Amino acid sequence: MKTPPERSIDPATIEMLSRAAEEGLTVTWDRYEAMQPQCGFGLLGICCRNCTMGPCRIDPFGQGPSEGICGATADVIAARNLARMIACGTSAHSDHARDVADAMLVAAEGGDYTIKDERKLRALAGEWGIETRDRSVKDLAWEVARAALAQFGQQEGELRFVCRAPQATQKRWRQAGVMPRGIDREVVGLLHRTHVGGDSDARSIMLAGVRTALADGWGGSMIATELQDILFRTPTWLRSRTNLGVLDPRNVNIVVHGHEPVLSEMLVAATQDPQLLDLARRQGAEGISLCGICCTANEILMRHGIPVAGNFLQQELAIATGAVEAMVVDIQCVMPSLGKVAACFHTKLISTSKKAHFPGARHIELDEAHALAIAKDIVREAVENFANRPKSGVTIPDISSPLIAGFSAENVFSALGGRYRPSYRPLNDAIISGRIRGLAAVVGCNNPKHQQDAGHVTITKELLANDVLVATTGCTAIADAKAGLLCPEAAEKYAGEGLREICRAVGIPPVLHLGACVDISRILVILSNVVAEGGLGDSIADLPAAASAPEWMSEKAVAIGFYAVASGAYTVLGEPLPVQGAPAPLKWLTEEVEELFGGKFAFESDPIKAARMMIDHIDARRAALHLPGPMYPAARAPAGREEQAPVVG
Ligand code: BF8
Ligand code: SF4
Repeated sequence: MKTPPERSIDPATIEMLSRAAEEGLTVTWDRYEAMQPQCGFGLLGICCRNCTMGPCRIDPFGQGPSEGICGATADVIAARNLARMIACGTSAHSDHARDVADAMLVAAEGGDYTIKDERKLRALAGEWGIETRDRSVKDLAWEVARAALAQFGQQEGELRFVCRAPQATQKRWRQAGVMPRGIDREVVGLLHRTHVGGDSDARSIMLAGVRTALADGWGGSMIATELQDILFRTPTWLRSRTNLGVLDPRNVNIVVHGHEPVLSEMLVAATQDPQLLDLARRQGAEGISLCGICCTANEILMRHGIPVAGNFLQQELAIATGAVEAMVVDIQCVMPSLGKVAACFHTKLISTSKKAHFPGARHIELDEAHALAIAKDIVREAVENFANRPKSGVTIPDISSPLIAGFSAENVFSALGGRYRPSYRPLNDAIISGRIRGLAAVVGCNNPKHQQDAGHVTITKELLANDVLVATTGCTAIADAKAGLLCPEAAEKYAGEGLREICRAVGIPPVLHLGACVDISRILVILSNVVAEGGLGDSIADLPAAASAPEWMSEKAVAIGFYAVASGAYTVLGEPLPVQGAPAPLKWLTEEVEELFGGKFAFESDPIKAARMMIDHIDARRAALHLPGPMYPAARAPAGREEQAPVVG
């Protein structure tokens, strides 16, 4: 069994893992170890159960069957499996977007929600060719929400947001026949292909996967981001804190977890309700603290500065502090184990999504039309539970880190360009001169196969030391924040000379937190804006930029990886896609796809090597653009690298 420091680099997690072990509490890492050895066929992607003639598996050593009962080869099986992952990942992001559009309709009809960012609403309406003159906010919100919903069932044409991509990138998509038509249409078409006796050409299946993934990045995810900004307001820079130490022993603690912020936005309001605060005081608490786990946390951090308790692998540990009155979950990345963990403490697990029920949870379903009343009911449950918190046995690690969050495609240019120069020019000039060597997106999950956070933090530090400006979202953003990388001071400690000069001049952290995983769409927009600003090629593939997901685990991450590569990004994954037993998909994803889209995948579990591969790619793109080398080529060794030797299982 791995020790807590082998399981995580995060001191709060290490402390709580020791406590969980003392109390005999089973958490994710224990179940991961109990699962060993994991199925080799599954790891290689060459088992199939798409029909009941099977299940079938292909012998990777050529000693056993080389085809399934229907004749499907390893290549076809692995490609179909991957396609199904993309279909599910795209569905998750896009169904989230649909719920936001529904909430916007409720806002338009006068429910609890109001439009917080009218400027963005009018801008989007204008972009979509919707008449904005003499229209009330509600009227316009209704039409924009209807137009967004129409993107799901659209049968022909192209999704509206693909116009945001550089012309050259769009041209590649049209030439390859992968321009997404409608979001639901692409998902259904992709699933159809994977039925027994469906598409039996691995490359054709993966191209359909690309089309569906583009319907996520430039469709569902982008709709979620844009409508959430309109409904809940576009983020602005703010300060907050992260890690389990944000739980307050004196207060009623409510932890939100999941992805869809439609209810958590109302919980922010409900926790400030004077009557509920008064009730909390009567229960013996000093107040009510709200914090979050995973991407719901990122959403309310970005817009309200609500602190983040932790990332994916900390969800059980937050409850194990004994200080949580209620964990309120919606959907995605919510472990079915939470009910069991909560049962060991006084914590109430409350599920709220129409689409997700959990064992051991009390279900209080979100109804958008009565969202504030429901949020107040939930907060009341939590407050009344404070009396059940045991007088002893509460262990909150006294560990939290400050952070700056709230970057968006709208404000990133003024952060880098200064208040009076609202353009991407200063950013482009900094890249062209070599002061900033390139751009990187480091995103994704935790995965107990990897020492928690080590991949995220190590890659990020190596990139910073080499003057690469890093954008982050999701659980990586939380990992980086815990490690102190989301503060301007991190530039002094970790950034190379050139990046440090930029961060110092404009007062930004060297790692920009752009939000939840759906907000990777912000990175697509930023990269498109950088291309449009000029001087760095004519497509995203030309940019000195690279992407990485060091500890990814979810199907959403597969969809993201596919749309990143198809948008032109060189994408290094810390965990390989499950195609290692299938030569044709493997070659297509890591080599041939580049010819079509300019991006490709690489798999590398060593974060230092992964960062070096990204930097080499950035340098190659600089050379292709005839740009000078980095202004300060001697990269410094990232501070603390030696203490951070990652353990990859
Ligand atoms: O959507 S990074 S573990 S929380 S899947 Fe899940 Fe992965 Fe975290 Fe956000 Ni994204
Ligand atoms: Fe086996 Fe083919 Fe059925 Fe898959 S679809 S389970 S490979 S027979």
